[in-house]
Amino acid sequence: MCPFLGSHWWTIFGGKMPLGTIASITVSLREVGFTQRGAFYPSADDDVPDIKNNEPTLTLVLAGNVGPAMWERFTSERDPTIDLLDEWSEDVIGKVAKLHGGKAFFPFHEPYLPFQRWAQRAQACYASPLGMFIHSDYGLWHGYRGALAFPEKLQLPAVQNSPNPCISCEMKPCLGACPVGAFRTYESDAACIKANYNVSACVKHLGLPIGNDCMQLGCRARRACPEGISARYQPEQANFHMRAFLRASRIKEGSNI
Ligand code: B12
Ligand code: SF4
Ligand code: SF4
Repeated sequence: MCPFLGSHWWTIFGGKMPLGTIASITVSLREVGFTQRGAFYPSADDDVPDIKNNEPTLTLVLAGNVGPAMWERFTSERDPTIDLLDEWSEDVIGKVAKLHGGKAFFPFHEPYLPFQRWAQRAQACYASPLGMFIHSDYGLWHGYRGALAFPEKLQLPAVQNSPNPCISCEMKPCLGACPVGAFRTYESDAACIKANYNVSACVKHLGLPIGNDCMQLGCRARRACPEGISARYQPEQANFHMRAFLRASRIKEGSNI
């Protein structure tokens, strides 16, 4: 129910929209800086949690960041030198889910939920050789910040079919761009190439002065990809994500830095 109108309608752009439709959820997400990243009806092997006991999730809508919108909104509401993006995402995406009668799940909560698998069900996006997922418009410059679960089957548009950019990318510059060869070894089959990401080589490099390029501008392997250049993160956002990644990786490795 809409807290402002006291009804199942919600005022937007001077008009009214019914709550709990894919269109109104998309608009609510956009209003708080996020992009609706597709939706699907989960089946048992999607490992989508129930909303609560005896209330299965019948529709899952993904929310993510694309381009600068999320960063602009986050930095206008919070101080990125102190506040955590995860906490802010939980706050605003959680409120959108509640407003529309659903519940939110998050990619950063442990045990990790299979967001990348869900991403493939929800929208045409594909595993790149780097492990990050690629989208034909945004390249590697997008992420997932939450999933909104609903107890009913919302009416959904058909998934748009767009091609996997990695298939026609013959030179695969992403694989050779890392200064410490973190993607040097890989496995391949007819369908795809999957690099064995050497996380410790990467983290070690990022901690040295020579790693400043990746720290300030973002992963050089990611930047080597020619797709989605207009969606690339600006240096301030790239540096924020790199610092968060370095911090998280060090905690996982048991370092006290
Ligand atoms: C743990 C984790 C890491 C770990 C380990 C990553 C790794 N490569 O193994 C560390 C800390 C090292 C890491 C690093 C980064 N991560 Co990370 N990470 C995660 C996290 C939290 C959990 C992953 C997981 O274990 N899922 C559990 C399994 C069961 O889920 P799944 O969807 O079924 O996973 C399957 C697919 O990922 C698939 N898969 C993965 N790679 C490939 C490649 C091919 C070819 C195929 C076929 C399948 C495939 O196999 C998995 C098992 O089935 C996810 C968020 C999430 N919840 O998914 C982010 C996530 C994957 N990370 C993300 C990012 C952006 C990064 C970084 C770039 C961080 C940064 N600086 O911004 C780096 C670089 C990553 C890299 N090159 O791989 C994004 C990726 C966005 C995207 N476009 O796809 C995610 C989705 C988080 C988000 N908020 O969007 N990450
Ligand atoms: S450089 Fe080519 S292979 Fe690598 S992620 Fe980009 S499109 Fe895919
Ligand atoms: S952040 Fe830099 S060191 Fe780490 S994988 Fe990317 S290019 Fe390599």
